[in-house]
Amino acid sequence: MSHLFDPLTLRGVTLRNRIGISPMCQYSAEDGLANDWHMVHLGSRAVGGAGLIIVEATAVTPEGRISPNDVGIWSDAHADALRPITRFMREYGAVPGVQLAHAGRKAGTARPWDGGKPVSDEDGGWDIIGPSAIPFAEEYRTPQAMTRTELDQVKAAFSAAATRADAAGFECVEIHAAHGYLLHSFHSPIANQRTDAYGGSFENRVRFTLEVTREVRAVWPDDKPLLVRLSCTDWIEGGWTLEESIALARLLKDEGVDLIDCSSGGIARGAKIPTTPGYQVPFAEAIRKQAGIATAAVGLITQPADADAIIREGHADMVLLGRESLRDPYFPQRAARELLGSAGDLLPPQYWRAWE
Ligand code: FNR
Ligand code: XEN
Repeated sequence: MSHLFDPLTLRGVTLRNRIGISPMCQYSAEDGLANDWHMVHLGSRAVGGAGLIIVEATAVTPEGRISPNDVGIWSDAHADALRPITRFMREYGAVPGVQLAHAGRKAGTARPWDGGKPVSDEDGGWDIIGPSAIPFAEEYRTPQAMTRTELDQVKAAFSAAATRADAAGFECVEIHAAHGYLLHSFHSPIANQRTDAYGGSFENRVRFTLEVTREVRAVWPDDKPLLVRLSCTDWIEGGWTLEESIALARLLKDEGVDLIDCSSGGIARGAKIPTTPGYQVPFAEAIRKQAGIATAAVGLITQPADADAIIREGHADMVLLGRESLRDPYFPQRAARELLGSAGDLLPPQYWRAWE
């Protein structure tokens, strides 16, 4: 019996199945504005049958962009650019979600196909911020250690972004607290050496994420789910651990978070990551069981049978697909055919002739 196609209800929102599209930067925006690329890319995955589509890391301030070509949501014009895309995703049965992000000390880099290195001032780069004045890597800028005023400004930017996400038609928001970006960099002693209330003990290192979450939850409608993506381990001795992620997940649940999206890594180079199929699934399982909150599993999930087993065996409540969905936007339809014998309602009538 397959369970991958069971609906999943989070607050007032029901996903048609347990397959989500993981947030993936497209590095294709100008001035943070979503455009035709985003419509076609995200729209195709809605037509392909995904239950949830999480729009790429979407910057809450211009300085919070990973690259000058990231999508942003720091003004109403940005929300206006996203609205037709959320409408299309909904029309084709997918729940539109967006990942709200600030890249912190990893901001201001060129897009991967332009080399991915930090961008100089002359080429349009900018000064960056982080918990401490510790650069991500040798060639990176040294971040300015954030002042209390800057912490408040970033919290306000996340909450304004959530308000705009609602106005843009999103039904789900994910806070990006993974991959070495701003919030994760507060969690990890590798990037956070503060001596104030935001550094040192576990309680202090998670304070900023909890405050951001509280401000977002306060403006995000009660009937819409809130997700948080965590790097569940740094994979580095002396870094952030799974045990700390479980403890943070419990606190996030108390703040009204509905699901933890379980990723890992990204705080520093040189981490030893065992990239075998489903290598992050144990994190989703541990947090689901020990923190009592719904989880998403992500990372090297490429086969319909494996995705189904993750749900059926109770390792996670849903799966998120990254690169496999770039290879095949119709993965959900294909998985339904393989597991159920037919793509059923996931196949739009425009495509029925192909399968008659
Ligand atoms: C990513 N990933 C990612 N993660 C995230 O939280 N926000 C983002 O915007 C991005 N951007 C991004 C771009 C591209 C091109 C890739 C390939 C990946 C990570 C992604 O969501 C996912 O967690 C990983 O790729 C692991 O899943 P897969 O690809 O093994 O299914
Ligand atoms: C640890 C890196 C995971 C993969 N990436 C994540 C991104 C963008 C670059 C690739 C992200 O979280 N925005």
